[in-house]
Parts: sequence; structure tokens; C-alpha cells
Amino acid sequence: MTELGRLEDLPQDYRDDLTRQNLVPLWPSLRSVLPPKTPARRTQPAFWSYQALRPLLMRAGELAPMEKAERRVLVLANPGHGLEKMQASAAMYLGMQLLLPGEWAPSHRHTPNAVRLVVEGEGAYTTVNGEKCPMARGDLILTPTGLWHEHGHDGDAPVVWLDVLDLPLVYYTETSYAIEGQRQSVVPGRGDEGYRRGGVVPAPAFERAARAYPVVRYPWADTRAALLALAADRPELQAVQVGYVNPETGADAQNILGFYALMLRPGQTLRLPVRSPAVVFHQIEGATGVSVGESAFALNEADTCCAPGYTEVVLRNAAADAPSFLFLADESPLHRKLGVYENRG
Ligand code: 1HN
Repeated sequence: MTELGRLEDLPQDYRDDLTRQNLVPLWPSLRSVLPPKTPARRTQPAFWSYQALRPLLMRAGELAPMEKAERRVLVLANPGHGLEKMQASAAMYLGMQLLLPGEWAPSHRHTPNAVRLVVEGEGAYTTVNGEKCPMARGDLILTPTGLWHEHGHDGDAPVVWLDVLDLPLVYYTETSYAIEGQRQSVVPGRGDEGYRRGGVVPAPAFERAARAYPVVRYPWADTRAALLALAADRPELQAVQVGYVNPETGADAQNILGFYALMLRPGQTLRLPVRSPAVVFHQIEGATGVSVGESAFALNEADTCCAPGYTEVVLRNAAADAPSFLFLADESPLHRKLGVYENRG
């Protein structure tokens, strides 16, 4: 590849004239915006220990009352993007949110899509467009773009969950905003009941649901059972993985980020295909050694790490006698829609 002219090679008076007219020469920057073969990535392999962050989150419970916080969150920020950018990757935001007994996080709706993966505690709930979703460890609750959501807590111990949003992308496209609302009335009918069994969907009076998001709660007990059934049914299968989908369409559960649950068999080592999207890994049960390019992380329960795109990832179940269960979030729906999705094998 030929080397192109540098900015410093241009006469200063010419550069000043360009600047005055808001003009920039392309050729000194062409190679950096179009690097050869593999994109430049700010996203670094990064790891967040739950045991290490938990005391700081509990301290936030004392330092930041709900009236002053609205959402009491410590953001899991990737240093490669600069901590102040609050990004885990180009398109993903991650945060650990704390709700204490009796607290309420007021209703709002916004353009970014969010999901929560419950990490600790019982008795909290999120109400999504009137549907009251109980939170239990490992449950996935969607709050897709535009849907009202608020969090409450009737239990007696702290509840913590992992928020995953496409906020960095939505903010970058200058489309991120929120609307505050009133406390929601709970309406009857829960998607996770009506769509309890895969393969059948509600068809009252022969009509299928027209809602864009028929299911907003995916209980971990069901996802775990699906993984164990898949593993038993397909002993030869390497990647025992399920994807969270919209059961009416079979498409990804949300528009921009993709969500999956993966089971590693006892002692299993699994090399993932090298693909364009960045991936987040969160340990639901068990323990996993994760190597991301040249970095290596030991994920214990409730730990989280992330891998940039175009990077080799190898997962190793740290236990020889128990499965490891991971929650994954990635940017593949976005990449597919943009036409830039790649699986390099
Ligand atoms: C949000 O609405 C929630 O509703 C959590 O719990 C984290 C981070 C950025 C923007 C909106 C929530 C958020 C958020």
C-alpha cells in the first residue's frame, strides 16, 4: 500500500486557508479511516469484577438517594473509549443498577433500547407499558425503544441488575432523548405467560398479536431449562446457545443489540468464531476463563467482560463437574442491518 502525503507536507498558509473555510484534505487521513483489512477499534478487552464493584454500588445507595439519582447506576465504562464516554463498545452501554427495598425509580420512556439482566436479590419489578415483570436472578427484561418503564421494590434486600443499552449508538446518531411520565397502572396479561412454550403463540379468536414487543420478560428458569434440553438432545453440539427472540416474528428480540444465553458443558473449551460485532459476557452461574485476543479474564458469578469485534475469543468452563451459564450481548442486529456483519470463522 503506497504511503500518502502528510498534513505537515502542506504549506502552512494553504492549511490555514483550508481551515478558515472549514475544509480538510482527505489524503493525510485516508489510511486511518480506512485501515487495511481490519478496522481500528477503540473497544478494548475489559473486565469488571462484581465482588469488587459491589461495595461501591452499595455505597452509592448511601450517597445518592433516589430523588437525586433517578437511576442509581455505576457505569461499566471501557477505558479504550475514555471513561467519560460511558461506552462498553461502539454501540453498547453497560451499567450496574441498585434499587433498595421500598424504593421506586420513576416512569419514563426514551429512544435508546434497554434490557436488564437481574444479578442479585428478589422482590423488585419493572413495569413495562403496564406489564409488571418480577425480577429474579438471570431474568432478562426488555424495555425497547419508546416503551414506558419504571422500577419498584417490595422485597427486603438490595436488588442489582445489569443494564445493557444501545445508548452510545443512539446518542451518536443524535436521536437520544427521554420523556418523563406518571406512575403506570398495571394492566392484566403477561407476555411471558402467554408465550410460555416455544412453538405455540396466543391466537385468540384466530388473530395473532400485533404488538411489536409481545414478550418483555424472559425468565432465567425457562432459558436455563432450554439450554439443558438442547445440550442433552445434541451431545455433539459445541456451542450450546440460545438467542432471545420475538416469538411472533422469530427475529432478534430488539432492533440494535442481540442477546443470547450460552452453556458450557463441564470442562468444555469453546472457541468462538471471529466476527465483526463486539460482545459482552456476563456470568450467570458457574465460572469461565475468557481469553480475548492477548487478554485473559476469570469470570466468576456476576462478573462481566467485553471483547472488541474481529477478535478471537476462547471460553473455558473453569469447573470439571458443573455447567457454566453465560449471558451474551452483541451488536450483530445492528451490523446485519448496516450490511457490515462479518463472520470470519
Ligand atoms: C435508563 O432509563 C435506565 O430505566 C437505566 O433503568 C440506565 C442509562 C442511560 C439512559 C437511560 C432505566 C440508563 C437509562
